[in-house]
Formats: sequence, structure tokens, C-alpha cells
Amino acid sequence: MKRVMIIGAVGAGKSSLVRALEGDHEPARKTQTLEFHDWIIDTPGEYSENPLYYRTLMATSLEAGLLLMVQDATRDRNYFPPGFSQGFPIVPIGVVTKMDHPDADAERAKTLLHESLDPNHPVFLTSATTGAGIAELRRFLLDALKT
Ligand SMILES: Nc1nc2c(ncn2[C@@H]2O[C@H](COP(=O)(O)OP(=O)(O)O)[C@@H](O)[C@H]2O)c(=O)[nH]1
Ligand SMILES: [Mg+2]
Repeated sequence: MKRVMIIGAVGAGKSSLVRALEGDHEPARKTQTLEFHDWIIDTPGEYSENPLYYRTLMATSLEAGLLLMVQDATRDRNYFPPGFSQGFPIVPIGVVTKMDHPDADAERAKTLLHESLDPNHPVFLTSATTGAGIAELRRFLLDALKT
């Protein structure tokens, strides 16, 4: 089974999301390098923020079946370049993190994500803290990886 590769800015909540999807309740540590898990590949936020790493992300995506593009619901900017998902040879899915946060703005986050992800792709709203949206996302991803 291919894996899900997760990308997004430093501190966007990627590793916390990975742990929530895996049912691990330990806090996430800083991600220093590509981390291959059972069915997920976690990436350092620097790889999404610094164009020097884009080739590494593209190459790693060849080992993945799905791309998760993460947007932090509390942030007012998008860290991906315009149309970024089109550079990857795999199906992209948007995920908004930190929906539990008082500053979370789902509509802003979706609008930001859609600058880099074509609007025909789904966007899931999640919180690793409360678990909101996690079960639906896990089910969707595991189904999509099987087909
Ligand atoms: N409120 C809230 N904070 C979160 C959530 N997920 C992650 N965080 C916080 O965001 C920070 C960065 O999380 P981390 O998962 O390491 O982000 P990464 O750099 O994208 O891997 C940490 O302080 C987390 O506690 C969430 O669902 N809700
Ligand atoms: Mg991380």
C-alpha cells in the first residue's frame, strides 16, 4: 500500500495530525527530516517553505499515493506557491488544522488552500487537539489508498 505524504508550513500542525491519524496521543516533536511511518510520510515544514527542497518533496511523492496539503486555520497566509499541487504526480487533498483554536477561520483557510490546490479536490477541517474530523479523514485516506 502506498503512503500519504503530508506537507505544510513549519508549525502548521502536520506532525500532530499524523499522530492523531495514527491514534498516538504523545505530543509531536520537531520534525527534522523525512519520517516514514506505517502509512504516512511526515515532512519538515522547511521543505514546504523553502524552494530548495521542492525537488525532494516531488521525488518523495513518487513513493506516495496521496498528497495532504495542510493549512493552519489560525494563519492569514498560505505558505505554498500558487498551483503547487499541480507539480505532484499524485492526488492532492486539503486539510485545515487547529479548528479548535479561537482564532480559527475555516473559510479563510479554504480560500488560502485553493490558491495552491485546485477547487475540485476535497478539503477536510480537523483538530488534532479535540479529534474533530480525524476519523472521517482517516477513513477517506485509507479507502483512497486501497483503490
Ligand atoms: N490548538 C491546536 N494546536 C495545535 C493543533 N495541532 C497542533 N497544534 C500546535 O501547533 C504547534 C505545531 O505543531 P506540530 O504538529 O509540531 O506542527 P508541524 O511543524 O507542522 O509538524 C504545536 O505547538 C502544537 O501543539 C490543534 O489541532 N489545535
Ligand atoms: Mg512536524
